[in-house]
Amino acid sequence: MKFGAHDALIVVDLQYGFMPGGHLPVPGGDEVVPIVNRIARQFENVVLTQDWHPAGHWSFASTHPGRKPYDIVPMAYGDQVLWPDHCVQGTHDAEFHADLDIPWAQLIIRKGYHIAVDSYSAFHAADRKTPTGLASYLRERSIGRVFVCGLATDFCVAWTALDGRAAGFDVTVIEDACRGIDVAGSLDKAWADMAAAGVERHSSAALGV
Ligand code: VGL
Ligand code: ZN
Repeated sequence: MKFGAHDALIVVDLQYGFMPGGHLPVPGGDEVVPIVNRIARQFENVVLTQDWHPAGHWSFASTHPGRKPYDIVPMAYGDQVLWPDHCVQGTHDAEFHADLDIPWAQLIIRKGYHIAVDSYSAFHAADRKTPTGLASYLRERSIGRVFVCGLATDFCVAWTALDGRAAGFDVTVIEDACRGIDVAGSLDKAWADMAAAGVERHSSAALGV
């Protein structure tokens, strides 16, 4: 497949926090860095996302006395998985992996900076209302197809893909360039939700990248 001016690659959260040794490690998370570097070379338009929480963020289990990571609690906007403290603004955990090598990336979307609302998706906070501005940015640049890769498949990648579809973009997840967390069946559910929404799922080999 050829990629051009109307295509964008969205690289989700390739930060130390999601790598082995990070505060919210995704198994095999570091394996996708060289794969994403290779794929990105085919895209002139690349957007990076960066999970970017203030200390004391409400998605952190440590903020809720008596709770532990991976508990699920109701919040005003729906059920929230509680996480270990991760990707706190300005910390090493929040930095991009040093081997990520896409200097021509054009935009970095930071998300999760509202203290009381999580934001898995690059398009909207978890309240499904507060936009990041990404949909308008892509539309203004006449981008119609987005390709999503990164971490984690079942949270930030899936929510980004689903919101991208809801915003009217053609969306493909490049599956070998993602890794999942899998909390309480979240990985199977994410793939099922994405399929039902019309998100395409391909390997980089099938896309010829
Ligand atoms: C993510 C959980 C919490 C992700 C971010 O990048 O998938 N998951 N914050
Ligand atoms: Zn987070």
